[in-house]
Amino acid sequence: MTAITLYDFPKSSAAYRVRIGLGLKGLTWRTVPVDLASGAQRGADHRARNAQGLVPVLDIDGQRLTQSLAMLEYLDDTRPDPPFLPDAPRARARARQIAHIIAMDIHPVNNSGVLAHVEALTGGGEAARIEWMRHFMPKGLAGVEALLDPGRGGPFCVGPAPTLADICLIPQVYNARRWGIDLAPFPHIRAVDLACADLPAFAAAHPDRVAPQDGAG
Ligand SMILES: N[C@@H](CCC(=O)N[C@@H](CS)C(=O)NCC(=O)O)C(=O)O
Repeated sequence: MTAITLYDFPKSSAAYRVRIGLGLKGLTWRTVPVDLASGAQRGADHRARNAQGLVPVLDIDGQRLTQSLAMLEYLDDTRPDPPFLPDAPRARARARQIAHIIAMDIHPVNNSGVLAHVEALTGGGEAARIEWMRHFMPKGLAGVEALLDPGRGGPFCVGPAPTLADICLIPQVYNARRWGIDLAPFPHIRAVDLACADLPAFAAAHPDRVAPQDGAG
């Protein structure tokens, strides 16, 4: 198999998901930084990789992938151990529900490009960004909290092993902290966050471990 390359920005929560996923599968990869803080994602080099001008981008097995959930599903399809989804259909559905709240409901409205546009439209500066984030993020996190059944049989989102749900949740929790979201109303999310922090793949993927950089994610 050829080398794996991740076009990455440490604080990008979508890229953070993929770093966790690669680590959980025990893979090694080369990182090519794309500096979102200076707008490198909009440059010709990166647009040639991803016409959307977004990170992450993953080169793997002789192909180029965009979209973090597609990357995670590809990893799971091609390298099934350990699995990113549990066997039982109900638990699989629950893991997907949580992942989708984050990746499809919370993240798209909290993306750095969206924030920049909110700021430009409102002229509200950093205060408008903060207000926007604090409006949308807790609503989504409340949806996740409600799905973290205390009887789920383990410290992770759907039981004894991390799944796609945890892979999506932990970067979102990181992002929530960055924006000063009060996590006190979400005790189950905080417990999952603690459990994941003990796992090497999650710890190694943390933005502070990857490289310090400015910019939204
Ligand atoms: N749905 C995409 C979202 C990718 C995305 O929005 N990436 C953000 C960082 S988390 C980005 O590159 N933002 C730069 C910009 O909007 O200019 C995925 O899951 O990969």
